[in-house]
Amino acid sequence: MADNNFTGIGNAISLEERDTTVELVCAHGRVRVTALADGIVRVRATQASDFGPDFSYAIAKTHWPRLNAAVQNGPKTITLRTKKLVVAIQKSPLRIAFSTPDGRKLNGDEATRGIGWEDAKCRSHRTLDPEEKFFGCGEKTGPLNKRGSKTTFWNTDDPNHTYATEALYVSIPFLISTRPGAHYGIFWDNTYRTHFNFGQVENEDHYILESEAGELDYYFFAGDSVPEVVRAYSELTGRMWMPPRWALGFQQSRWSYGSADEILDVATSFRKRKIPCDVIYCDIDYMDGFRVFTWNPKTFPHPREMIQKLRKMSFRLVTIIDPGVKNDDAYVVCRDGKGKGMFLKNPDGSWFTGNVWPGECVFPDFTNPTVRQWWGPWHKELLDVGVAGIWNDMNEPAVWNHPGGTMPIDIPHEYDGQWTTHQRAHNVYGFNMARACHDALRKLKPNERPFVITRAAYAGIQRYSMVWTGDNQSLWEQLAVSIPECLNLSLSGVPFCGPDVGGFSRDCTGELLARWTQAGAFFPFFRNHTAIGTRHQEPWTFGKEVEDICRRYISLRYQLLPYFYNLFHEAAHDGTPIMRPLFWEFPDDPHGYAVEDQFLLGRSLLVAPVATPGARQRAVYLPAGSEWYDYRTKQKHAGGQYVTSPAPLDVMPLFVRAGSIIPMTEPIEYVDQKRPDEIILDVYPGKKTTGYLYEDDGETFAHERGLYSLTHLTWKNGELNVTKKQSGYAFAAKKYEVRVLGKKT
Ligand code: MIG
Repeated sequence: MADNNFTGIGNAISLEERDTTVELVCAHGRVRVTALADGIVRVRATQASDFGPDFSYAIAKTHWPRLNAAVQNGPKTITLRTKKLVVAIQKSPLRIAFSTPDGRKLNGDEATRGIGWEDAKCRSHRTLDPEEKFFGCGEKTGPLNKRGSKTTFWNTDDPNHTYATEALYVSIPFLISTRPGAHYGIFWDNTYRTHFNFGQVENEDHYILESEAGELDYYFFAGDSVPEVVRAYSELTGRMWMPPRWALGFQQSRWSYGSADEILDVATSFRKRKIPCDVIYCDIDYMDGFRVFTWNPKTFPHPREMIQKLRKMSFRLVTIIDPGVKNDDAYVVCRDGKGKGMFLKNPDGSWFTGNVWPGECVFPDFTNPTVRQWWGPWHKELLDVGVAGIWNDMNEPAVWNHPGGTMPIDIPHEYDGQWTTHQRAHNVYGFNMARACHDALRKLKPNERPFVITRAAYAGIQRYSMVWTGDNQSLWEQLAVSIPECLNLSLSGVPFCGPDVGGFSRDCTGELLARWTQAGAFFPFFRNHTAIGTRHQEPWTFGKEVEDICRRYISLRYQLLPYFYNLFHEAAHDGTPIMRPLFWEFPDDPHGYAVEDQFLLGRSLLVAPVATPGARQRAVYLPAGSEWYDYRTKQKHAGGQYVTSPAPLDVMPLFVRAGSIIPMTEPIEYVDQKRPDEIILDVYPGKKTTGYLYEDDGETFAHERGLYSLTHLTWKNGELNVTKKQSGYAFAAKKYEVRVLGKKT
């Protein structure tokens, strides 16, 4: 990121004020600053004579209620004021600074360079406070706090990624900054290859956001806390739907179960061994020569019968779909798509082809709405035989025989009517594939909540799909890395996420599987998956001790389903993450900002996975601001200290925040085994002891018409107080079994 040829935007020459917008023509470009809401300001800048069409795949909310904002045009500075933000626009040279109405500086253009261009690149140099910490950035391995590091947004299939990898499958150029008294977020809405440099060594005094091309377009979020910033970001880019309740259960996968018989065997083993499980996956080998939307006639001759048998055992089946369509004119999807012009072409007008699993493939242009609509109905046959959800893989897109492992950047894309090249469309290719899939499921099964899982994504993906973190490895360090990775993804608008439990490539061991299953039970998405050619890693494959441990923790996950479901509801409601870094709940405890080997599940559970071989105890940091109960012994500890927690192989340290009511259910083996008309309430007394319960039918959209129940719970003077906030769900729990836990120390 050398900036020898950097052209700053220069001085303001003319200015126009419209409502809540200030537009300036500068020496080297045009800038538009718009207040969308009290805490959200958008900045656009271009070196062209005017802005391009206002279009973004990421943005869900484009109409904002009228806002009272005041613009003041002083001799040196223009000020745009809302209830939460003061934007000071210095005219010469142009610099934009954001502060709070009471005068606290949040962030702004760095004095010497500000915003501007180097050839086609757009760049923002921003002030960096010594105390500032950075989070977010979507799916990123590496430290929880991104300060001092740099990262790249360019969807990449990197099966050997490590803690140090900069570009992964998902691009969410959204950062969260926090320091005492100052919290903000920036969503840098640019789909070209983008780099964030958070004061990495050569730029210690400022930080830099840079994209290879495109307009400079960012949203600045100000809030009184990190949660407020995250909720504002998720208001702009949208929230996830409530998933079907079964998607919260344990899921089993392997690349690839090779036949219907093998799938049924695996399912039978789960039931026989009484290990709870809800979902089983068909990876690529169910297809006929890897042709999407087909079944292998030899190994999966009767998919409908297979799925019926699975349903009898209360299993659901999810099948994988890749974007590459085998280039084979005898194959109907290829022939039909070519006839209708649905696939990407080279600049010379010939079909673009690239190699993936089926051999030579053509690729749908998912940025074209007509193509998305054409793609959708191909899912019908899968749904008709009973497939319950769709797994979108390889959609970065991964293309093996081209440099960089993806398609060349000059391939033209329709981009919803604004023809462009792959250079701009790359990071939204997978997003639009998942979107096409989601829209198809909604259309084909209008009364069922869709379940879509995707590997590649861009900001806003939560409106269409959950995200799993791709090809990790069966290594201890990858179990460790999945914590900060999923925490930052959760903070970036995608609360429903998780890694391959047990690890994808390489061979798992019994100890690693035990530890990973213990941890995975507390991630929003809980799926054991591994690669072809690796050792089997179903929960029973490492002998009785590991099997028992897996069963216990998977069962605990199911017992916690009412608590989990609450959290999914919160996430769908306002973007609140399901798994949370310590500082989300305890912002005043400075120590919590660095902790990345623990996390909070909701407000009440503190999860401390063991990610070290041979460890039989571990240090657990208990955040200051609460007391904590050891989940196992019910012993109470003060917060603001490390405790050494015993962790024999069959125990993962878990703590409960004092003052919690955790809704739970009896042990069950699949999610809808029994409608929980009786709910167990585990009460962990504290100064103020509260909880709540969200209930709905778990499968349709009836909750959106008010058919849900929301019950607030308080424990006071040895009594439970129940307040019904909403009682629309006919089968809501009728009986509460209260268990008061927690011994005095
Ligand atoms: O080139 O479908 O991340 O989960 O098992 C590998 C086979 C393609 C990558 C996915 C992985 C899946 C595998 N796929």
